[in-house]
Amino acid sequence: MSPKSDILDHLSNSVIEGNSEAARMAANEALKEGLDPLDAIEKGLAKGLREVGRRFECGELFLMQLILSGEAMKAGVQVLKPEILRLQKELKGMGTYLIGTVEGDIHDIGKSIVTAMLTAEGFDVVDLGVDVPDQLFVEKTKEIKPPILGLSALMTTTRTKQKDVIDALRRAGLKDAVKVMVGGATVTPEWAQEIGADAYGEDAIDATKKAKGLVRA
Ligand code: HCB
Repeated sequence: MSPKSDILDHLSNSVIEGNSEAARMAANEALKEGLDPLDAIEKGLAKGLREVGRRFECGELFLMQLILSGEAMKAGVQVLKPEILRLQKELKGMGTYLIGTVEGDIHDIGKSIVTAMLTAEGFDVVDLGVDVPDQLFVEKTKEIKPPILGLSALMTTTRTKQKDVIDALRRAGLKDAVKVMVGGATVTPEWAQEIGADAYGEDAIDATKKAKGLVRA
């Protein structure tokens, strides 16, 4: 039996190596040993991906390795997701959480993790996908009337779109009807405040906790 810290290391390393098969194996090992699947994601797979991002930024890794690491992360999450849903608590009725990655941005791993956790905690998540135009966020907010809209943006060049969407909601007279939560690697609490977002989701656990607070407020 491997100690939990070893399994978390296997998960991280599989992502750093960009090895999808190793990620699947480590995820299965995590399930077999009874690790919390969300810990396996946040403290294992995502930890590895953050390290990959750091090395990419320093020029130690190239785009191809970033792609392979992203694929490995997804492969691991795919194994863990059914267990997250199986553990879903009887907490239906938290309302709808409309979410998408902003225009110009195709990063979707973090959004998928937030989506899995929100679903597990009783939210009805409507995922608009990636590269979502501002206007589509506005139209869907008008149509679905979700209590919360989540905007994911991973790059400094695209996080400005979060502000554009909030401004577009305001122009459409919808800003007070929906709470906006922003998240993504380059997003900070200060940025969230500056652009008039209602909340900042640091990770899936934080986002879910704050989402519950927003619907209960
Ligand atoms: Co990408 N990329 N990338 N990338 N990428 C980043 C984001 C950089 C930070 C890497 C770096 O330079 N250090 C960087 C952005 C730099 C910047 O703007 N400051 C970057 C760049 C530059 C690029 C390209 C431009 C590279 C190129 O082509 N030259 C290109 C852009 C493509 C585009 O979008 N138009 C690109 C492409 C890629 C892929 C395709 C290779 C791949 C994405 C695969 C995919 O998503 N399907 C990729 C990846 C994997 C990354 C890194 C390594 C990991 C991102 C990730 O999944 N993190 C990332 C480095 C990093 O993040 N430090 C790098 C793990 C998840 C769990 O974290 O932050 O996404 P998360 O989500 C958290 C959290 O933020 C919060 O909860 C999530 C769960 O814990 N959250 C929310 C997120 N959204 C939320 C919404 C809510 O409502 C609430 C909470």
